[in-house]
Amino acid sequence: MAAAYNRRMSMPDLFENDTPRGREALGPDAAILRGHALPCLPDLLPALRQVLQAAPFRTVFTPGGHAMSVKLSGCGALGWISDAQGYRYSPVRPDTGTPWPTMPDCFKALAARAAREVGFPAFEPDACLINRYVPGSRMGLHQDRDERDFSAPIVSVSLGLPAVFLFGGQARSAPALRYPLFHGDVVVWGGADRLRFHGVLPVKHGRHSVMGPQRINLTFRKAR
Ligand code: MD6
Ligand code: FE
Repeated sequence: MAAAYNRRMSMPDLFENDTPRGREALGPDAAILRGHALPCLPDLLPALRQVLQAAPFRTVFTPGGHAMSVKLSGCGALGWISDAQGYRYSPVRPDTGTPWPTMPDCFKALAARAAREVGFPAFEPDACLINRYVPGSRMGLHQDRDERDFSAPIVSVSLGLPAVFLFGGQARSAPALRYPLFHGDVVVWGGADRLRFHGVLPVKHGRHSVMGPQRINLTFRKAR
C-alpha cells in the first residue's frame, strides 16, 4: 500500500477515472475521495431518511457523564454506544432494546467501493454510526479503537454543511493537519493510519441546499 501512496504522490489521479473527482492522500493508507458519494446520493438519502425514521438521533453520554455535542444513530448488525459502562458495540439499541435498522445495500456498496480505492478490497462493514452535527457541534481528537480487528479501515462519509477534519498522528500530542470536508466527500483510513487521532472542529452556522442546517457523518466500521 506504500507503493500506491508513492504513485498517488507522484501522479495525482484526477484523471484515472472519467470523473475528475480527485483524491488527497492523508498518509500511506489514508485518503480523502472528493465527491465520491455524490453519484449514489439519489439512493442513499432516501435510505438514510428511512433509517433515521426507525432509529431517531439520540443524545449520547460519555462514560464520564458528559453529553456529546453530536447526536447519534446507526444501522447494521452492531451499533456504537456509550454510557457509564464505557464505549462499545451493541447488537441492540440502548433506548428500545431492539436491533438496529438493517444497513441499506447502497450504504455497504459505497463503503466497500471507497475502501477498495484506497487499497482495502475486502471491506464488509457490520456497523454504520450516524452522527448529526448541528452548528457548533464538534468531535474532539480521538482514536477509533473500539473495534475488534484493526485490519479493516474506517470509512467516513460527509453530508451537508462543510466541516474541518483534523487528522493527527499516532499520539494525541502529535500535530493535526486540517482538511475541509464537503457534502459527498469520503475519507478512508486504515492500515498504517488506522489508529491516527482525528476529530472535527465546531461546525459553522449555515444551511446546506440539500441537507439543511446540519452536517451528517456516516462512519462505517468492521466492529467484529
Ligand atoms: C467526521 N467522525 O465526522 C469524523 N469517530 O468527519 C469521526 O471521526 C467519528 O463521527 C467516532 C465516532 C463518531 C465520529
Ligand atoms: Fe472517529
